Amino acid sequence: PFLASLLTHPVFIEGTCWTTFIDDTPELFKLVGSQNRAQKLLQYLGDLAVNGSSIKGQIGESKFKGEIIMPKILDDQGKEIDVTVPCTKGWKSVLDQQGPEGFAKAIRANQGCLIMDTTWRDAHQSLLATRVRTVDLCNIARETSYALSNAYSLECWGGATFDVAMRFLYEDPWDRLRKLRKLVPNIPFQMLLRGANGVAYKSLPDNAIYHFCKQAKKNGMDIFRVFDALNDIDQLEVGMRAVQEAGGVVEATVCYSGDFLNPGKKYNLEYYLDLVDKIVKIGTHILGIKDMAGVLKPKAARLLVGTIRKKYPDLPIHVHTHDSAGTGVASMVACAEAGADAVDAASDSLSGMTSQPSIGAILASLEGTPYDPGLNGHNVRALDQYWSQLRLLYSPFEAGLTGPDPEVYEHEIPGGQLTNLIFQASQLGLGAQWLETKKAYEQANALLGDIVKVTPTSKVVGDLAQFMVSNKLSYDDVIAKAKDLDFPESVLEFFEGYMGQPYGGFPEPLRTDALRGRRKMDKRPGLYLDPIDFAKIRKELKEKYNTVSETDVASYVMYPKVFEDYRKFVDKYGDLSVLSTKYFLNKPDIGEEFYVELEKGKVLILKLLAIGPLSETTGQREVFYEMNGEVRQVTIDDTK
Ligand code: 3PY
Ligand code: ZN
Repeated sequence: PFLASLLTHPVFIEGTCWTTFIDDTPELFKLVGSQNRAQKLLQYLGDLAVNGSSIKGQIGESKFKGEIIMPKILDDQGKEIDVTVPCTKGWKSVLDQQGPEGFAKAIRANQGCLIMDTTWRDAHQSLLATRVRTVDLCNIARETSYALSNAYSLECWGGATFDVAMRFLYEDPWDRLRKLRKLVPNIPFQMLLRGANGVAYKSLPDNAIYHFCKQAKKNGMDIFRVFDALNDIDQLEVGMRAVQEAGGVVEATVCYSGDFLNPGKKYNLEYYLDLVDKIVKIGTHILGIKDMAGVLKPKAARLLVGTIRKKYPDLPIHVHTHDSAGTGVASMVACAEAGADAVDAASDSLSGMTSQPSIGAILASLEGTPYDPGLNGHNVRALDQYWSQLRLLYSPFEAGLTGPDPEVYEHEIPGGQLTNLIFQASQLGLGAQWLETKKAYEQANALLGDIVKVTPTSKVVGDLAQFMVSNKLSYDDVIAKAKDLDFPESVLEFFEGYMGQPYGGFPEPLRTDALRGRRKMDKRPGLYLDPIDFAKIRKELKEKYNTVSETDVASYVMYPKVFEDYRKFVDKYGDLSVLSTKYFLNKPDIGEEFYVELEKGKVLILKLLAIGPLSETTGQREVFYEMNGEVRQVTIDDTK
């Protein structure tokens, strides 16, 4: 079938584009038999039926398994909009017509305070362990393109989504970007880039970041929020330059830490203003302020944004926060009043606590003021009907948060990490172990020199805290025994300088004692790392996988092992993006009929008939499915 489809393909007949034709025409390979795909899918469904979900971190089954009711989006006259007609109204056309500079000017000239909706990235990263799948984003994308047409942007990519998509969802993150872009032509897309760390956990060679940003822009990304976890300007600059060269909108970002109104804290207002000066000098289209832990209180927010606004009247300011202490709405309103051009919010059902503040609450707070974001409240609520159902569908990934944590002002744990730590601690009843972890986190931060904490440095602090708890080490013990302790790898990488240089320098003698001869970098890591040999990687991957795209190369460079495991999984089970989340996470009841559209026009009607007994000799079970009227059987290892 492959040869037949190749020989009859119009490009082959015309004889054009020969050298790249096979590489650029992956659909040729899809024709190699949907039989094979169906069998692989049955293998996954059989495994799910016998062993439960293979997605790590899933506890139990979804709370909601019914049909998702889709919202109706209305026009200004209250008439239902046909969302299958692409929406054309929005800030994306300003960006496409006027470029990043023109876009920045237009955003600054806009009267209201715009909203970036984080539902597709940070909100589910912070509340549902980043597990929302592409299919569920695509299913609401058309409605979103209308309901949020006046949004500054939709944050939909980057941060942890890249890693998690491949590692736990068995999806290609680039496929997500391309699919969403097609469905949302009118609203700018935004991603989170960890500066010289890309979307990984430590620095990569500079050419890896340039290559990655070029691919991201080419595949549909518009605005890149670039931060460095230590606010190291040299590390930040790598990301800024890479985005500039790719032609994206640079949103260079200051990470906010501590409380500059509290005189005892390390990071004061001058520190932030100095950093903004450096960023402006390098050149950014937009200035981001990233309050990753939700510690920016309203009074500090007003003063910080107000001071920058006065000094740089033409610089657009975009503020990000988390609602961990419950002050998110108040802080974002303070930012709007002090001159911010955009603030972040999440759909109500995926907002609050460690996520972003509620979009509904921010809209209500700004209604009738000069800062009104210009979104239709009915439609924003309608979208949330969808997300309220999805939250229940993804309930196996809930951390069980119950309320705000004002102690965040002491421990300063970023939103996503706080959810993870609370989740781990809640398994043990949120008792003594949780109190110990919070205290250890504060002490670990003090040991490391009171660093800015956000991915990847927050992981360093978290790893050291857990190391202290499990080895029963106090602050003084760590200092005294540093020469003999087997520190976590992330701590050693931080001390080596793989995440850049912390403000005020590394803590000594702890750094030297812990490293014991490992190399110390005192400049940005990119100056020490050999560039990626892209030609070599392309060749190796092609030999291994036959079809390899430039975005596969970018995935491999970011996460070699995760990418290879993902390809192995897809080889075994096929592309599972066709499976709805209900059947991706939960096994069907015996006799329950469901559909899977393998590709346009190729629908499988499936029914689980029976799960056979455990074979004592092989440790396997036979699983019987009905597929388009025929009984099919798969043999599954029972690994329970
Ligand atoms: C990430 O880097 O993934 C973050 O969300 C940091 O806040
Ligand atoms: Zn965040």
